[in-house]
Amino acid sequence: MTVSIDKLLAGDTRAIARAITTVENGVDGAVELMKAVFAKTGRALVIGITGAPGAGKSSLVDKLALHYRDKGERVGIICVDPTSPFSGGAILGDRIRMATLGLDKNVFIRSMATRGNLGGLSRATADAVAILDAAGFDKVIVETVGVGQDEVEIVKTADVSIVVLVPGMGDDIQAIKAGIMEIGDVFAINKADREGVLRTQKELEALLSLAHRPDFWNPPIVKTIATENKGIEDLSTAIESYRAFQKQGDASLTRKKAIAHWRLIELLRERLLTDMLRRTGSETELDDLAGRIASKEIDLYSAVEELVGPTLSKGPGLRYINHLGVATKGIDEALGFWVDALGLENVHTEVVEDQKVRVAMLPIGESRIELLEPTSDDSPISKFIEKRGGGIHHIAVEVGDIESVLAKLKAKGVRLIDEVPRTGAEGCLVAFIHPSSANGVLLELVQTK
Ligand SMILES: Nc1nc2c(ncn2[C@@H]2O[C@H](COP(=O)(O)OP(=O)(O)OP(=O)(O)O)[C@@H](O)[C@H]2O)c(=O)[nH]1
Ligand SMILES: [Mg+2]
Repeated sequence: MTVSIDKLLAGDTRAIARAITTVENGVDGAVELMKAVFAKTGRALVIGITGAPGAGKSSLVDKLALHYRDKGERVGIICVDPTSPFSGGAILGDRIRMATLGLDKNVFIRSMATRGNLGGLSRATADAVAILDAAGFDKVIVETVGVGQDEVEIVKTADVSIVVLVPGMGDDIQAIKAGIMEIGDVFAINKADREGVLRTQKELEALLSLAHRPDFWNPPIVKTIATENKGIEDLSTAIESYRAFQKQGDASLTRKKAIAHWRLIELLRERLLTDMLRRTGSETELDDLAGRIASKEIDLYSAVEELVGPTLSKGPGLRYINHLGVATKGIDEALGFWVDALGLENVHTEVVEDQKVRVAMLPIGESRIELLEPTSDDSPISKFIEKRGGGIHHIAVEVGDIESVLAKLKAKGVRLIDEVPRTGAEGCLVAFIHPSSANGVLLELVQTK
């Protein structure tokens, strides 16, 4: 499925819907799409609305959307409901809404309810917001049930966050205060036609007076009756007042930076996980492992080690190739190839007196090429070059505990050049294993301190 960027930017409804599906599925093309969209974002006001189930969020969103539309603005609405990905509830509700609001070409409604195995719902939602922003919507409203961490995070990415409460919540306010209280820039007490509005307001005021926001903003409390379209103007004014406040100081930039930081981590998490699974195993394997954990065959931590492999292993044994030693007649001349032509960087040069060599270290990933140059005619490297004219001299393997690895090798009858570790380049502990025990390879063990 290809998305026409031009149509999307022109506000074409089908192009927008396709674009959102693309980022939701995380399919190929999503990355290019989001890169293309980026430059066009930053114009819309993003409003996040959260609150307990049934508080009247959808009703409020609809009324707010109509309010903006009547002022000639275009409004995009995204409903996030990860709690009911398959049940018809939210979707059905949204269908009915779409039948009324959605017919309006200045209002776009979309629900996001799918959560892939690898998470990514909040990333997809943020992408959808960016798409609507780029498509020219003046306001983008994101509605989410304030129950989980994801949902709270989603609302945090809005320019203005509204928390919806209802009268008579009493103890509930206490319960939810830890989660969503601190994210409200504006509070709406909806269903203000019910009893106990004043009491809820007092309780909320008391709680807010205890909270200390870093930006010293005093969140306004607005009373609304969504079903009767009451208090919507006040709500919109409260939103504007927070916007005006944000623009005064550097709060807006601080917030944007915090959001970017969060989104970066979110995307990185998803990307690394996808990459790792692509490299080390399929989702089927993940499923198998889950089964083995459930039947107590394997513990969670060992399962992760099985997947991630030895790069994370912290045991005494072999960890990774620390470097490949390459014998050269002269390092400076050799750099012409390794640095100038190949593009590696020489990060460290040193003379190791003990072994009569000068070395240069050129990192590649977690490993390195170590260029070796003899410092005298009786250097082992001189002899090597005499015999072979240069080439790979040794392979160095990083170990967790060099003493214990040496002890194990000795017990197995391996011929060691160094039975006791000595100090090598960069002050590491090193020991060599004789080529006669290792198929003609000179193997060096390294323990970086
Ligand atoms: N009395 C009264 N009822 C309201 C008001 N606002 C919404 N409702 C009703 O409350 C119920 C829930 O409203 P929704 O707008 O679906 O609430 P929600 O928070 O979006 O619900 P979920 O998305 O399921 O969490 C509906 O029956 C609404 O008609 C209000 O101000 N007063
Ligand atoms: Mg709703």
